[in-house]
Amino acid sequence: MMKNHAWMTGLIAMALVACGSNNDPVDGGPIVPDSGRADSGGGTDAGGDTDAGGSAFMSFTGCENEGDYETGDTSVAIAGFSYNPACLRVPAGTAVMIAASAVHPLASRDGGTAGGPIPAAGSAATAAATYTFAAPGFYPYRCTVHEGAGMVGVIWVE
Ligand SMILES: [Cu+2]
Repeated sequence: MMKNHAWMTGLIAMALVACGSNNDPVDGGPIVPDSGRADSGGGTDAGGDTDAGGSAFMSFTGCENEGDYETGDTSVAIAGFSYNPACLRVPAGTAVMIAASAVHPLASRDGGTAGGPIPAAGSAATAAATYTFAAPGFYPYRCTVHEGAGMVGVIWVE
């Protein structure tokens, strides 16, 4: 009985991994969060991924590496069920417009730098708005409806 149960669990885990790989970024296309990675991280909401100095990249959205971050943009659009760009790097003091709607409510996500301008889940934005990022750090955000499908992003403020 026990053995059989463990085997079933393994099978389910493998199916989930296979499903997530369908969202791998396409060469030349926008960087989109990999839902497989987002869901399999396990420590995503623990808050331990970013140190107080903000020197660590976020590890749960496909924004793990410096090269994943787009620069020169000041707006984040919604493309399907993804943010574009999902990983955006801006200087401190930059005002960034982030798209949102009733279908895609925007809220901050745990694990980033405290005190950012993106509203908490209790007051999620349902329209596009401009947020000024005064302090350096990593500010992860999510669509409260489609977060599980990988609809997440990060603003890296230097
Ligand atoms: Cu959404």
